[in-house]
Formats: sequence, C-alpha cells, structure tokens
Amino acid sequence: MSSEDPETSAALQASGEPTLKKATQKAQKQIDQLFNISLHIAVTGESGTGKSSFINAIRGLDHDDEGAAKTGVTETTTEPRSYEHPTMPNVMLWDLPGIGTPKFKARRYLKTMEFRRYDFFIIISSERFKENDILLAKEIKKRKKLFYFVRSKIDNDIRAEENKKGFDQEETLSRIRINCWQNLKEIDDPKVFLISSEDIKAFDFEKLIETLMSDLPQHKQAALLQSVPVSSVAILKKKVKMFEKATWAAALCSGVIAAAPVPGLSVACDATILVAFFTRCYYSFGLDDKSLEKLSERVNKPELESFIKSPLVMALATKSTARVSVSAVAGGAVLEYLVSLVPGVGSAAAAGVSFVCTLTLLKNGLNELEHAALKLLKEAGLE
Ligand SMILES: Nc1nc2c(ncn2[C@@H]2O[C@H](COP(=O)(O)OP(=O)(O)OP(=O)(O)O)[C@@H](O)[C@H]2O)c(=O)[nH]1
Ligand SMILES: [Mg+2]
Repeated sequence: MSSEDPETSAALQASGEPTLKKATQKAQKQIDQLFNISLHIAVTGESGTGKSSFINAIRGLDHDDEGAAKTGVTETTTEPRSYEHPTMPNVMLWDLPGIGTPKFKARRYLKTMEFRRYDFFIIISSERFKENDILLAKEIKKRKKLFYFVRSKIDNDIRAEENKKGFDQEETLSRIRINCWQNLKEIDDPKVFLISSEDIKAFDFEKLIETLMSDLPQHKQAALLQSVPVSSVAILKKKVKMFEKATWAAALCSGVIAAAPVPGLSVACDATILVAFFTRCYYSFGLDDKSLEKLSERVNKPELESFIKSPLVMALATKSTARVSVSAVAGGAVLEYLVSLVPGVGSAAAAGVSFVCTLTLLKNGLNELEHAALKLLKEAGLE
C-alpha cells in the first residue's frame, strides 16, 4: 500500500511504524493489553487489620454492597480467596490469610499461597508491622516481586487525636509514618502508605496508586488504572490520557482500512471495537448506573443518579451488560449515536469510514465522556 495514500500515512504517523502491517500489529497488541491484561493483587496481613475493607475500597464497593468482601468478621480461613473487580473481570484481588503462627514461616507460606500468581503484595497493619510482616516482605523481595506496606484505619488515629490540645494532622501522620519505618528498619527503603478504607480521597490512597503505576510494567498499569475508583479529577485525567493514547489503535483495529462490513450496519468497520472502547471508558469513569447510584448515596445527593444527560452515556447505559464484556454484541444505540457524530457517514458507507474519521469519532466520544465525568465530580463536590 502506498504511503502516499493519506489514510495510510495518517495511520502510520499515529502508530510511529514504517508499514501498515507493523502498525496494525502494534495496534492489536495495544488494544489487547488495554482490554485483556490480567492483574492479580494480593492483600495480606494479620486478622482484623482491614484486608477485606481495603479490597472493597479498591473495588469501589461499600461493605454492604453485593459481592463485597465480608468485613468485621474473623475468618479463620487459611485459603486465599479471590474477588473479581465488579466491572473489570481481568482485575482480581486476593484476600490472603495472615502468616499466622511463627512456625508457619514466610517461605512455606508463600509456597502454599502460590505467590507467582500475584503481580504485587499489599501488607496491611492497623497498628505496628510485626515480625511476620517483615519476614514475608523479605521473602517476597527475594523472589523479586513488588510489595507495599499499608497502615490502615488512619481515620481512627486522627479521630482519637483531634480533640487533644495542639492537634496537628500533619504532625500526627508524620509520627505514625516514622513509627512504621522504625518497625520496618530491617527493610531497605520500605514503601509505607497511610490509608483509610472508609475514605480513599484522604491520606495516601492516591499516592499508593501512583506508586503502583510507576512500579508496574506498562501493560499492567492500564489494568490498574482502569479499575481504580474515580476519587478525584487527577485520577480521571490519568484515565482519560490512557484511553486517548489508545484511540489510534482502536481506530486501526476497527479495520477501517481493510474494511470489514458488519452485517446490518451502514458503517464499514468493526464497530464492536468502538463500542467496547467506549464501554471501557464508561465503566472506568464511573458513569454506569451502579456507580452513579453509589456516588449519589455517598455524597447524599439523590439527583446525581439522573444527572448525566450526555447522549453517549445514555446510549451506553442502554446496553444491558452489568460490566465490561469485550465480546458483547455492539450496542445498537451506541452505534446509532456514533454514526450521527460524523456528518455524511451514512452516504459514505459504501466506501467505508476512514481511519481519520474513526479517530475523530473516538476522540470526540472520549471527550464527551470525560466532560460528563468532570461535571459529575464537580456536582458531587469531589473536584
Ligand atoms: N475506621 C476504619 N475502620 C476500618 C478500616 N479498615 C477496616 N476497618 C474496620 O476494622 C474491622 C476489621 O476490618 P476487616 O476489613 O474485616 O479486616 P480483615 O483484615 O479482613 O479481618 P479478617 O478477615 O478477620 O482477618 C471492621 O470492623 C472494619 O469496618 C479503616 O480504614 N477505617
Ligand atoms: Mg477479612
């Protein structure tokens, strides 16, 4: 194919590859990574430290939500238990029992827990990190896996201190941090995060996510970033950027150059990719009905549930899937709307929708979803 063809050269330029074949391969790999890479997060720590609560918080669930990990009950299980992310089935959280008795040492523990399965480990303590936590961290390090210390229930510590004379939140946090480091002095440069699973906007939750993002290999970052709750504009912007970077690949994968007509549609491209792309954004930005319902409950604003008037969000909401499913049959309403975004698409159908046109459509749609999410954050007071 000649690079003089303006469509091909636009695709090559977007991909940074010299040939259309290479560009398509790169695009397919990128989309596959965006949609299908799995992430396994292990959460461990002594009984009652807040493992289940942390797992729920990172999944954006309250403890009484359907599918939430049970909290406040002492489970004496010695088996790892997995929890799927509610909308991103490729992200799994594992509730691992604490190491337990000193006899049941870290090495044997990791063997039993099949540590290879996990991308990283979160070690939780609600007071002091104990000898077992340190033993475990050392064994994980030997196996060249990532691990992070989370000091949970920080909201309780703050509450206990705030009525004292001369209370200074930063000073209290710094004291807890230093205390954690002292307990962990056998570990080189331990990464400690102070967290409240009751309120992920406060304290170090976002810092933890940022650190994980910079430590994880790039393809795993996408899975993590898609799955974390939108707790601030900063997180939303990161999500938007990630999807923006993939628009060229989605446009190319939709087969616009080697046009593959979808039966019954007047658009000569594999629209499933486009619908899947927007469906991902929709869930990842927290625009789905369930997320809206939860947000409106959390900030006590019932009107938020029906707040979003974006046509694309409404079209995505008509899809009946409860969560992301890449193989889902392309939603009719979404397609109708997408087609309406591009003037003259109906009449151009025979010739196929161009790469440039599909790319514009993806960027416009993403922009619309970003604005809906920003408006929502503002209305919820989470700006
Ligand atoms: N205030 C506050 N309470 C928390 C936090 N995390 C956990 N809790 C509470 O601490 C108790 C124990 O939390 P869980 O999440 O069940 O702890 P766990 O580590 O899963 O406990 P086991 O499964 O028994 O080992 C529950 O009553 C939680 O509500 C937190 O960040 N802040
Ligand atoms: Mg638990």
